[in-house]
Amino acid sequence: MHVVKYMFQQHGDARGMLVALEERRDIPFEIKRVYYLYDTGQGVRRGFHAHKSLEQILVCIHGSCKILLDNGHEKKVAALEKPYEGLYIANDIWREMYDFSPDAVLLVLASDFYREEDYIRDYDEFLKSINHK
Ligand code: T46
Repeated sequence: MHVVKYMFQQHGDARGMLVALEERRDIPFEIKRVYYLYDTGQGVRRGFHAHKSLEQILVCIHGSCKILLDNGHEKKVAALEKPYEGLYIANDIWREMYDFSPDAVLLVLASDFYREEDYIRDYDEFLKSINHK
């Protein structure tokens, strides 16, 4: 499995840094939703699901965290610790987020609105769904 990380362009000057994200330019899909996770408790692991069709880009805009990616055959861990790097997660990938630093803010850009029907929250069901494809 290939871990796809985007390095966004940083616009820096003496005043500080700025990153701009535009759909279909910096982000490979139309952005329908933005959400963010913060104040994640120490030792907490979350996610534990795959999406049937949703694509997302995760950016840890403050602090750091780790993401386990599992395509049913192979697992990879991606560390997010820079506000200018984005992790692309396609559909049909099981994900778990963990090792959040106390100050972590994980921003997510998503290709669709929130739809519970798009989630696969059972790991065996996830394996069955990818093996049927
Ligand atoms: C994902 C990872 C990276 C909403 O009402 N709207 C939303 O857009 C989202 C994302 C969540 N919610 C509600 C549903 C739950 O009651 O917020 C609560 C927490 O959501 P969830 O348990 O799904 O959070 P995570 O951290 O397990 O997963 C989230 C996303 O749901 C998921 O798509 O890929 O972050």
